[in-house]
Amino acid sequence: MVRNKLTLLPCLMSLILMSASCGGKNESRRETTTEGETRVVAETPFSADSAYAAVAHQVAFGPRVPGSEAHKRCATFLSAELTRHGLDVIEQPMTLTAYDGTRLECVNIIGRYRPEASERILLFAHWDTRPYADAESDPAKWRTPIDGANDGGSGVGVLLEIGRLLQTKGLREGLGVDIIFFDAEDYGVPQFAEYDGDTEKTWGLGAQYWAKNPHTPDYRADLGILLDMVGGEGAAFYREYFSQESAGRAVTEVWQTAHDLGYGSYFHNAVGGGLVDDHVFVIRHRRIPCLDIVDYDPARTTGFPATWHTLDDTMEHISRETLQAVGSTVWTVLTKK
Ligand code: AHN
Ligand code: ZN
Repeated sequence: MVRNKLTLLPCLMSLILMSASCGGKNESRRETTTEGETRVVAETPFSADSAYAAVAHQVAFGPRVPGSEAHKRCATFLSAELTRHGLDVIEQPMTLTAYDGTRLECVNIIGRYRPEASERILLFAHWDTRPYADAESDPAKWRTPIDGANDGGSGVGVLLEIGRLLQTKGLREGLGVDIIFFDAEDYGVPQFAEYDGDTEKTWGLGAQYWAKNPHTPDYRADLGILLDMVGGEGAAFYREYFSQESAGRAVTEVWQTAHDLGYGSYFHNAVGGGLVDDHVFVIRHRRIPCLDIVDYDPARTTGFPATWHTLDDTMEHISRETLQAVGSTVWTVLTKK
């Protein structure tokens, strides 16, 4: 009797932990946070190490500014990775015009999982990086391109890992996915420039092009999920305003899933400010309901993380835990569809 009780106790404990973190559906594990605390999170097949390596690989090319050699080489890498994961890859080359008239040779990179399926989820991120560190206080740094480990690199890193899972784990029959890496998101008018036009239109150039010229005529998806700055240490994800308006129910589903997995400390269940990001153009021109998982806290001075558009947006500030929180959440949402 006594022995029975003793062996039962640890089992009961882990059962309680499991149901607390994820309703008992998944295996759970203890994760030690960078602050040295422990948190119980659900086990999913998403590998933060793989995502992290994919971010590091992009950063190693150097800043991926449209027109640069690093940009070209990174495009080749991204296409090859999606192909390696068994996706059907389409490159959409385009010449875009920046706010200052600069012609940009760009490419959107699309990886299709089950292209024939009519039920589809669109997952997207921008892969270019900002030519300007215009959020630096020192004007001498404003024209230096940034590494974009978080801003650019992180969303792509998470989606490359999701691409690997599509091949190795798959999704239920009849459900297709498109992964799109949009170019020229971050060539928007810098803070130091004088500009008369509509600043909104200077951001998300690759997404704007695609939304008006999709890779298949009349392309549609049931839902779009944008990942933007999803790898920063201490990230905070709020229910972004336009996402809320366009795909409120899906936002609830994603935030609830994150909470159930044990990532409620990243996904705040409160509405955040509206952000002109790639999803706005996909919503507006393709009428696809979209949500943006973006490190954006309306309570901070810029709204964005401290490294945003600075020379500190480097690998040093990339957190595997944050990548895990977002990757596990998005993967779990897909498996529930
Ligand atoms: C604005 O700053 C208006 N939109 C930019 C969204 C963004 C930039 N995401 C990453 N970099
Ligand atoms: Zn940016």
